Amino acid sequence: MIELLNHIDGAWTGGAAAQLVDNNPAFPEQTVATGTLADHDQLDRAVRAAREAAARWAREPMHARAAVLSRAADLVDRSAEAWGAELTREEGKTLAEGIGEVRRAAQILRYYGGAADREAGAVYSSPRAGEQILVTRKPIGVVAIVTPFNFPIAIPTWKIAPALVYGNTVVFKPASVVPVLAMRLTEALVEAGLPPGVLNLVIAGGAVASALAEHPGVDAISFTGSTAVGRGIAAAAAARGVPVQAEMGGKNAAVVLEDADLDLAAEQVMLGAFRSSGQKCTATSRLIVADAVADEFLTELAIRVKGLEVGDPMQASVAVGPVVNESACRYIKQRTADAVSDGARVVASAEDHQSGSGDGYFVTPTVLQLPSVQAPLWSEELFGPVLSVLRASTTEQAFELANSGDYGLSAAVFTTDLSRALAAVDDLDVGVLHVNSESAGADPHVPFGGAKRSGYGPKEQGEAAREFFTHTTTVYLRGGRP
Ligand code: UN1
Repeated sequence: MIELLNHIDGAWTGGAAAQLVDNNPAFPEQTVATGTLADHDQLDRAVRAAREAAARWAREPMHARAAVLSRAADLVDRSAEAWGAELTREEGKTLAEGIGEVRRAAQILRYYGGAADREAGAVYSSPRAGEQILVTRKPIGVVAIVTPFNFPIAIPTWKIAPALVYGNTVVFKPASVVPVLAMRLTEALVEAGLPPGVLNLVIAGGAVASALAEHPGVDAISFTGSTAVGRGIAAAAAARGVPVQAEMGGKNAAVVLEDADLDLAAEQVMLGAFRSSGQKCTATSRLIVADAVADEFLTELAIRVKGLEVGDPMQASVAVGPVVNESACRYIKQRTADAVSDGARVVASAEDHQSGSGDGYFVTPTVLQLPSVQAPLWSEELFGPVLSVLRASTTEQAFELANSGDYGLSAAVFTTDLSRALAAVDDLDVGVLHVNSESAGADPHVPFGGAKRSGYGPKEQGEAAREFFTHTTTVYLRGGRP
């Protein structure tokens, strides 16, 4: 049994609020970890510690800060198997995905571990003789990082690593359903040599997250999670005049055009829709398929979906584990049943889960043909293994359907026609577009984030992360010579 601890001002400490029991969603009677949530006083202490550590950390050479990340990358990589298994037990994604996610965290740490070797600012010419204009970058200060359950180590890493390397100190509040991997990441960074107060982990409930967004000691907030919570945090940040980035919902479309390689498309749509039980903000939850190939494509897809083994995610043969908790499980099933009674037709589903516990939070992967674009499931994010389908008679109509709704995080388009692929680049209003690959997946060195209501504030990752985690000073630099 794992004991949950916060990390405040360099010390590991129990919480002072309510008891927290971290259960295995595949076997809810199994407890993975227990501890006590942090309270508001502990949050205050964490913010104070981050503030006190800020000036010194900012003055460290960037190469020294980056070296901590590189060392942490090695530690995370070395623990990938063990931590991947813990991730699977607390979150429910398959073991291969759990281990893969831990390795991805190491890769992100390594990328930012190289940040000090990249260009650090800009130089412009001056209209005046004897002068140059420099644009330098400085940390913002104390950054609050609030992360969701679905990537318990990768998302925290892709926020914390740039925050730290660009010289900020951090108060980190992970989703309280997946605290173990948050602890592991913190352990790795501490062991890699992070000074006390630079990274503070506060395992707490939602009220503490709101308090963090409103905290006068916090200089910026980076959030990933639900649209409702993200908008609240963005409003709180705006009210205090501090920068915020909020990565929120998605209702990502895969568009299968009539000239697509149907075999490839069926495989990728299946992976995009059902890996991690559909619990990615980039998961494929809508499918638009060209009329001319719709029957053939859906038959292909149905064969693959039927073959998905649902069950204990620790078993190698299992492709789809449980969803994260009971309320998510109940909600997804209810909304799916509502859609069917409103006229949706089940075109494919996996067998009911074949292995694992009968009490686990399993949702059967399902493909639903919707009666019309007005059906709620066309626009409502379920965050589960349910794919909604509409047909389109032209490419224009397909793109229009893909662009309908408030969200614009990612999309996938399947075509062998270069002109159509280029039209998708122009016409699909999304932050991430995959041509002939699934809608999920993101590399650390390029911008990540959504269009429309999916994201608020600057994008994450790559150069975009520097944009958020630093501010610039424009220096008009003249020597003494007239
Ligand atoms: C991915 O597509 O692999 O919460 C990453 C999420 C996203 C990350 C997706 N912010 O699912």
